[in-house]
Amino acid sequence: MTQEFTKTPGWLDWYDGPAKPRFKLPAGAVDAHCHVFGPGAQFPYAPERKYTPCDASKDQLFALRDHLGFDKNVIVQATCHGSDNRALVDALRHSNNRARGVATVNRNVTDAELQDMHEAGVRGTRFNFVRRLADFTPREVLLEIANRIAPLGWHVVVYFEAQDLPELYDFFTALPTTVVVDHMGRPDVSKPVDGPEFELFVKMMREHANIWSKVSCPERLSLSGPPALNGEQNAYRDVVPFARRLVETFPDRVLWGTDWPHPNMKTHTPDEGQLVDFIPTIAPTADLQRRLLVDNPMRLYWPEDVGS
Ligand code: 0GY
Repeated sequence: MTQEFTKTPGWLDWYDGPAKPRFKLPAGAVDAHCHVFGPGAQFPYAPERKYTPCDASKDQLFALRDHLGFDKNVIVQATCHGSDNRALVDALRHSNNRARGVATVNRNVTDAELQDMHEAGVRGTRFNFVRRLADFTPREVLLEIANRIAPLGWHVVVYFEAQDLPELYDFFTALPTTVVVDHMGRPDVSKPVDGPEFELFVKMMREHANIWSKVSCPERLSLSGPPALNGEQNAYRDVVPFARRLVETFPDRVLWGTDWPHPNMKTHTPDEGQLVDFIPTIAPTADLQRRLLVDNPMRLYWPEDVGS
């Protein structure tokens, strides 16, 4: 039975809430990129943050999960919380084993803290190279962190923009863990899908079997926009060739997420129901959809629950 969604008072006050998606997610689907923010009074934002988000609590996230038809979440630490992972860990501990996390740690993190996060459900650490979001951290420090978390079986999530990939390529391909790229490395979708910029990204995945990609955030990458803005039936149509190419070329190394609550979205507030309805345009068969939404995230985040 589908649980009715009720908007928590104060949640995204400017926004009526997501539509019910028409696309029925496969059983066990995982929203593999979303956030919790604060609430700030309980879990303060980092002093070094570049933006202050709306509060977005674990209860609101879990209500959204149920409304859309997902079974589980992967909650990703965002820069506004810096390396203070308390809000994330609190959400994981209250998720009833239905959420895993990706934390941000610095080189001072202790083994006991890593172990504690692991027990809560953290399975990765995130390196953010987007200049408007994060200050520069030397590569040797990041490599040191990657070597610390590798024995726990964690992976590294990287966020960067396409124009920076040539400079980051050698660093990414030398990392000792699985590497998951956020939002396809933010391609410029006004450029050809088979042009040199995206070809470099595809080459990186083709030649390095430990590199995965989230085919998420059409709303951030699109120039054509959602139907409400472009007057078309197809949401975010200019992103489709990029995401679909990755889904069809690397069906076992792609993940998808809503990115709720969409920090720093300036053009429009996306409707998560519409985002879910975008999935069949990039993963057109039931087999691709199951791999993208169930098999791949389960293998990475709940391997103990995957049958042999
Ligand atoms: C996202 C994207 C953004 C923000 C962050 O860590 C962050 O603050 O990743 C962005 O502004 O593009 O995935 O949440």
